Amino acid sequence: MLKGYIDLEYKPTKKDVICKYYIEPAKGISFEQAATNMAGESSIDTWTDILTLSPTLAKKLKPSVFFMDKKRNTIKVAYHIDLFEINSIPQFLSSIAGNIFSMKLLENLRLQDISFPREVIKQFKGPKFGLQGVRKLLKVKDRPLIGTIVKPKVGLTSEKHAEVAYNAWLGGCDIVKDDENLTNQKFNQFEKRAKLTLKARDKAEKETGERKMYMCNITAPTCQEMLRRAKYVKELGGEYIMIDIIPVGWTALQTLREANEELGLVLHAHRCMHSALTRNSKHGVNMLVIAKLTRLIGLDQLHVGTVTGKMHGEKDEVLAVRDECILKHVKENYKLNVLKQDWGNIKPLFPVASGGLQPTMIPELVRIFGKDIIMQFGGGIHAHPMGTKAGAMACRQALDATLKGVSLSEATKTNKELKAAIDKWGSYEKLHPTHSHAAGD
Ligand code: RUB
Ligand code: CA
Repeated sequence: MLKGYIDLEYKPTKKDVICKYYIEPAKGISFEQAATNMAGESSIDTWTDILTLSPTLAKKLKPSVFFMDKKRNTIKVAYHIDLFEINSIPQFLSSIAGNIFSMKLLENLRLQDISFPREVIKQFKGPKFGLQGVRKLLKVKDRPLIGTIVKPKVGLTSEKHAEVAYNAWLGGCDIVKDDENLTNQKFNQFEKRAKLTLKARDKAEKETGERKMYMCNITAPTCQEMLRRAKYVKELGGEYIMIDIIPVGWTALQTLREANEELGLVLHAHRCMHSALTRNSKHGVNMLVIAKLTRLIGLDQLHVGTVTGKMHGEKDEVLAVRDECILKHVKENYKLNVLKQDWGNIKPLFPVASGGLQPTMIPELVRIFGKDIIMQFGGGIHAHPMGTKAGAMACRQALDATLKGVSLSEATKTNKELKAAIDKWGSYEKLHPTHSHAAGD
């Protein structure tokens, strides 16, 4: 018996959380059955008519499937906020992104976006620093930031790690980060790495006269240990930490953000494992949702994709995620599955492009992202034929030329490190003429 969750006349109110889903019924199941059962299972109901439903509460808490587009396998569902513990991301996800992915009567299901009403937005602090706070900390007003990931991702001693970071800062990197799977291994223990690398950072700052940041990875087996590592970085004079947001989980992130009110560290969100959820366009959770929850909870930087690099992510999708990170008012975009969102007083976070980047991509990266982007080069710096310092120099040379409107081929005449990068990787502009419309390249 259909339970009346489909109500195409329903107009959502400011008491509703709105979710947009891609929904594909299993064979022999009608679209209406799929939508009704999914809406019920994600809120107050189960597979059969329970006799214990309390009519008044059920009436208030019942979901409304208020939009259906069968041609595009798309529905929108309004859920009353009383259905949720409105400051708990884990509880939101247990409802609107929980059992429903396992239902046999659905062939596929993807949570495309969530639109939160102001009452929910107000429960969250959002980023403590955010985009402008990071710029202020680094004293870099209006250019993209250049970062590197120490490579090999694991396998260096703490001493070697600090040395590689030092050379990257000397060459011009603003930021050096640990890689996502480097935490506290025997060959490179957390405390020793943090201490030596922050010492190297201080040295590099003195020698370059530029602010330099080190993002130490505090991903840990427990929240207590994660917080202990964060405090340790703080005590050493560090300003930044990074965390692998999907493996640690949402409660860990909310715990970290609460503690950060006092700690006052810049929180960098590495999104490794996200593609287990986000990559399949018909099943799972859209990266847009991951980005939204990360900004809401209040991390300061988040990987959004590169378009030009080694990881998946089409340009319009990557830019939709980037916009979700930085805009105050997000407009609905039906084709890109973006719902309207008013971010209230939640600060923008700093988007990060990382993955398969090398210096000659910088003109294209600036064309795609503009200046409010952190570009992170791992192999693109540490595989430079003249070494790490030259790799970082090549990135700064490419960025300086791009911001002055000078083509890379012109810039190679006076920058041997950039020339060596082009000799090794070829000019991205020349390799991808369709992508580029750079003057003179
Ligand atoms: C990049 C790197 C990053 C991933 C993250 O190294 O280590 O962890 O790219 O990917 P390299 P995403 O520059 O050598 O490729 O940002 O898509 O999550
Ligand atoms: Ca990595």
